[in-house]
Amino acid sequence: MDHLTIKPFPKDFLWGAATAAYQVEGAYLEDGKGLSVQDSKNHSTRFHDTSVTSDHYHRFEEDVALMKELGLTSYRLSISWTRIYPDGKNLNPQGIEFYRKLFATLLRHNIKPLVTLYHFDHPQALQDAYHGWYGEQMIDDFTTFARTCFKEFGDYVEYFMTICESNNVVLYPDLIGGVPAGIETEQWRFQVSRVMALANAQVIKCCREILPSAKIGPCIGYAIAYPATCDPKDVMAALNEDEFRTFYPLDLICLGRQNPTVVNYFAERGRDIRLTAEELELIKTAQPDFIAFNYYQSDVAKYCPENTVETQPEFNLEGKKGGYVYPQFPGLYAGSSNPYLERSDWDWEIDPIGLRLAFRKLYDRYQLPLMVTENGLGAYDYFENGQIKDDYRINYLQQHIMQMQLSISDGVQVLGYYPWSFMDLMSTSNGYNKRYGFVYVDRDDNDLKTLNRYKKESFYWYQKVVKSNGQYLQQPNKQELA
Ligand code: BGP
Repeated sequence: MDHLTIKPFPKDFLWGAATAAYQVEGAYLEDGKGLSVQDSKNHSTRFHDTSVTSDHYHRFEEDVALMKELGLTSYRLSISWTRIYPDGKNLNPQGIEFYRKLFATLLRHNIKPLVTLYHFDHPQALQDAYHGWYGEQMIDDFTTFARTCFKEFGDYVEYFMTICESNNVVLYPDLIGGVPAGIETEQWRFQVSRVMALANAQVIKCCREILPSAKIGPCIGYAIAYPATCDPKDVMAALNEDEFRTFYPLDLICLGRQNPTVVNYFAERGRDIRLTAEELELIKTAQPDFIAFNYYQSDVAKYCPENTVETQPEFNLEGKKGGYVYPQFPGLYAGSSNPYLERSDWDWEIDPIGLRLAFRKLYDRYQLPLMVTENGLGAYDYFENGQIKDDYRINYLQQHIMQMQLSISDGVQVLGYYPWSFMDLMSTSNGYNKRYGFVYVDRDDNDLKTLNRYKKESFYWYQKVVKSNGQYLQQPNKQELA
């Protein structure tokens, strides 16, 4: 739909940027912090580890000063569970102290924190004790952690997010500790999905009790699915992907209902995934204030007959186009590439219009305010003569912000926008080769170098966008976009 007039961004629009604790803080065993599943995992990969990352733990004052200079009105960060509860059970006051200092510094600069309670980094001790999110005990342990955060940080924080990308972590189990030996992947997926939905509800209830005026919501990763062709079988495959990957978990959390197609699919295969009436009731009484979603790319789905061999998706670890392994889910859908779109060196397909489609689909289905809590381009950046010319990133962000403005013009209520990432940080799948930040961090995977911060071209560009409340987009600087 074309618009005759484009609506401006709301006056109180949250112009942000995002990070996550284990990707940016470092200091992984300092001041009483315990090991998280991320700390354990990364020591055995070839890319990186969590010990130093971008050293934000020691340099947060300098980093917040840069946020202020960038003009951010909000900053999305996550709280490291193992700073607060190193072993998942015993409180560590030094962890509380760190976040209090960080929040106070942000507020001094008029930057509102948006806090993710869980971003992939639960205590290794809870993984060892009961397989982390596979165990029911996680609901209580996560609620205890969240209650402490509400009590200790409620004076500083107005916006909370419960669990980051509960829908994606079940697709990529290694992101959160993996599937325990002897358990089937699909069984693990639905148990984790269920436990996360119940934990989400429990935590929202707890937030309502302790901080009645705070706003809280879930966060999902949404890659909308296009049919590979207009063959109705492909159209059905795309609907399958949307329903199984995104709408099933979100319907559960936001509407307290289970998608019947998904329930039946598993029932036919001998798995009963129905929640009890009490569980659904709990969820219905703990509804979110908004939905946060992370959007990087769209997907393509094609028909995948039942007799196809199942394959799981695999990240492109090499940073050369063509390395991503598309999944095949027999009877549901198979992934495919999109010939109409450019892609990053890690095969993430660049699709600004897909963001508008995502806004429309989510807003129509749930009628809750939305915010984009991650969006950005992972790329090789080159630090030359003290400068980082990342016009490709400016181009990516500009196109997406313009589509967001069209969504606002469509009538969607959009609360805020948080590009990933404020500064360079350890990529979840690709270390420091793949960078997203407005601020360059002088290090690579094998050498910590100076860890000094440098502003990229995109920093100065976003600064103008924020300062003009998005109006600068309507008069783009051609040179920057060349
Ligand atoms: C999201 C995660 C982020 C971030 C991002 C980019 O799914 O929430 O933590 O890592 O993806 O992914 P990557 O770092 O693998 O490029």
